[in-house]
Amino acid sequence: MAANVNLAVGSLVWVEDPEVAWMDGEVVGVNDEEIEINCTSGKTVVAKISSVYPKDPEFPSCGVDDMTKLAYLHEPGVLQNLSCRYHINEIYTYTGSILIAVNPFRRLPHLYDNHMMEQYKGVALGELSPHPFAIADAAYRQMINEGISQAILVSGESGAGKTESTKMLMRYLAYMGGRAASEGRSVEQQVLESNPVLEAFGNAKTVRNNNSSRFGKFVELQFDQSGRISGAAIRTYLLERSRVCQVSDPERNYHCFYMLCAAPPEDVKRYKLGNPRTFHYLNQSNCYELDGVDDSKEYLATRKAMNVVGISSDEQDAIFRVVAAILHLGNVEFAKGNESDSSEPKDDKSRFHLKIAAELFMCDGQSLEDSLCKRVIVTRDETIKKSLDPDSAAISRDALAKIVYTRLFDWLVNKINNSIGQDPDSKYLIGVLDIYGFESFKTNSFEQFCINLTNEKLQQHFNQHVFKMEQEEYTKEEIDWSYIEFIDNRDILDLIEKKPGGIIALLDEACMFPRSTHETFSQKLYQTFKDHKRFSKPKLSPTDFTICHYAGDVTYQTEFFLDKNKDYVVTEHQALLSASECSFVSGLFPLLPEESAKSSKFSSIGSRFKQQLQSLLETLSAIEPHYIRCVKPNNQLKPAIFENGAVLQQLCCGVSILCIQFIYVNVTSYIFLHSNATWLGIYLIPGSNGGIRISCAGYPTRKTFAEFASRFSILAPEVLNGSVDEVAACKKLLQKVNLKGYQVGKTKVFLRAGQMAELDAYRSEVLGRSASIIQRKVRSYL
Ligand code: AD9
Ligand code: MG
Repeated sequence: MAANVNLAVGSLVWVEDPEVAWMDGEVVGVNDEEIEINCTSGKTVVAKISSVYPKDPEFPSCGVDDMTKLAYLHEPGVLQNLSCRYHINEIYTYTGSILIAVNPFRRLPHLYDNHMMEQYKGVALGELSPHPFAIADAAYRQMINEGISQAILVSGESGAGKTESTKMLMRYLAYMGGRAASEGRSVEQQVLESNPVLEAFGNAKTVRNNNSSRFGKFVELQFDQSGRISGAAIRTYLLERSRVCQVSDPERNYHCFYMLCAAPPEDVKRYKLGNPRTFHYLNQSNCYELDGVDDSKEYLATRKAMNVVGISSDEQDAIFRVVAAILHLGNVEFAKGNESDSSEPKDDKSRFHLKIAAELFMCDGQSLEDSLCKRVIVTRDETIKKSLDPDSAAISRDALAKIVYTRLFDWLVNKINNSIGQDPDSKYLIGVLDIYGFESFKTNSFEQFCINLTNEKLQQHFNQHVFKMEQEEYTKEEIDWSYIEFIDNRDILDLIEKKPGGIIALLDEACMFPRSTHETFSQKLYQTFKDHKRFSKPKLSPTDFTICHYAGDVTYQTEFFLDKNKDYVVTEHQALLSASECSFVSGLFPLLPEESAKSSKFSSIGSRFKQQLQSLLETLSAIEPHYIRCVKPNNQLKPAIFENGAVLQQLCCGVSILCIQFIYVNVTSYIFLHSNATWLGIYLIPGSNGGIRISCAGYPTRKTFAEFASRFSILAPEVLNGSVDEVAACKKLLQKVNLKGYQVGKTKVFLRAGQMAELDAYRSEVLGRSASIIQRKVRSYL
């Protein structure tokens, strides 16, 4: 784009810089291929024309509250705007109707108090400063006025602020749709208090976020005819279960474990707990405490929230008993037993913890030991007990801990849903989605595969929605939209989820076939998809595979795919816990009828997740979406630091919703995004440094006739002389400057990429000329 731009001496520009991404400066010399620039940092650089972008000479010092108001929509323009707003604590910015939220990493209580909620009530989007309350209010009003259900989709990378934004949205909706406080434990109170409960059991400190949600969540608030909240449902997705047994420094296990260790002394005694450093499931990492968080207070707050959401004190006791039992279970180590390949608790300490775990689970101690150290094998003729070696016993122990914790979490979600209650007569709903963003790490396993599938699905939903919106805008403006191509990511989705034949289906097949390994699974993938455009095999690895996702290539390591896809309860564990004397524990493991117990030996996590997503997408397809895109300004999780590189990466390579902004903005068609995208609009192209960058095509700039005339009348003052017809004036003006390929809509001029810069270059030339005429006149006068 920049190459087409007519940059004259005196133009203000952005030039690429390896350190700060973009530097601004003034052009001091131009030749065919290169431009010399005096940067405001003091540096003088000579750059290729293709790496220079025009800078808006009229950019307001505190930025614009809506990206659509930017004269140039390009990387440096977007960054400059977000950054200068961030530094004055304006953390929210619109791009059309989408809200971009940059995490302040500091409390800004005045932004979210009741007074603020009062202000946003009933006010049209865009009239007040950008805010999640404004998005929630728009959704609420649209629901009431048009009788359509709404969704607010919050996206962004880990630690960007999705969960915090979601909580604000829920607070605002509870405020709008709440009942008088006198009505007791209201639905909205219960909905709000479900957050601390789910966070205690489903959030943990990770490298990226001290309070990272390890599950996805869709909260559906149901409303009655008069706009009051009448029920709610919480759907959760794919809790990370490996964390229960495996934590790496400097992360933590789920918050509830540390809270319970910090509980009042009587509770600690009751559950035979102590210092978290003494538990294997916690001491694999050196991190026990969180800055600014007092686990003992959090314990009490969680208990209080549990009361509000209707968890009885007996149930609470059982829940924490199970949490404590898991910690004790983790301390049971195994050594070789008397028989070959057998195992037994390693020492007195292990025997002690095993005994306590059995007491807390309220099951028989010997049965617990057997369920960890032995397997029952049923053949046609007999039933044999086979011993496990110490390593296998430890794996069995961890499997037990994981399945118990997963069932406990599901129980909590169910309980909250039952006690809040669904409203079968609800007229409409507002759903709020807080779900993991696109992930691409050094090693990517089954979890990333599922997470990225989620993002592909949301991307597809987004594509369809935006396509519709764009068509509507074009029809309204009566401009030609025949060139819009609808490119979607159907091919990636087919690759992953087609049945039969997609990756998930092949994985399920592999899981059901006893002799499969990750090697045979990978071979099957290579054979099946050898000609698939979205699939490839990395040269150097015999078992990895790469998917070309809409947001970039991700290489997955298949080592644990089979294991992680199996939602398998070891028969002995099932039998042990369903026989517990504690009805809560046995309720987590209901006895299955004999036949179904056999047939349900394998259930696929991938397939179930796929179905859950399908059902989420069905819900979303029938309702009106709103988008909030959260951005993390730095990786140190510190306030007041805005790192261009980190932000750029999120704008360019994240979830769908990433670029959506630009759409509404001004771009003709949308975005996306693979290197070979042939269509118009803003899309992402591979950058010279191997990253991805935003590029514009189509008609990235839309200016109303009045704005256009006022900015460029200087280029042809005669066309405006005496004319009151702005449209005719703009048309004449455009003819006079000899631009090609723009379009004139009903209310706006639509310019192609680079044309705004071209006009500005003329403008600064004309301004420069008149300035030098004035100077000459002044000089001659003197
Ligand atoms: V993850 O994918 O669950 O790991 P989130 O949910 O995107 O992630 P979260 O909302 O948990 O991130 O925000 C991370 C931290 O940033 C919070 O714990 C706060 O300390 C901080 N944060 C985020 N948004 C705000 C805000 N609007 N005001 C103040 C904030 N602090
Ligand atoms: Mg979160």
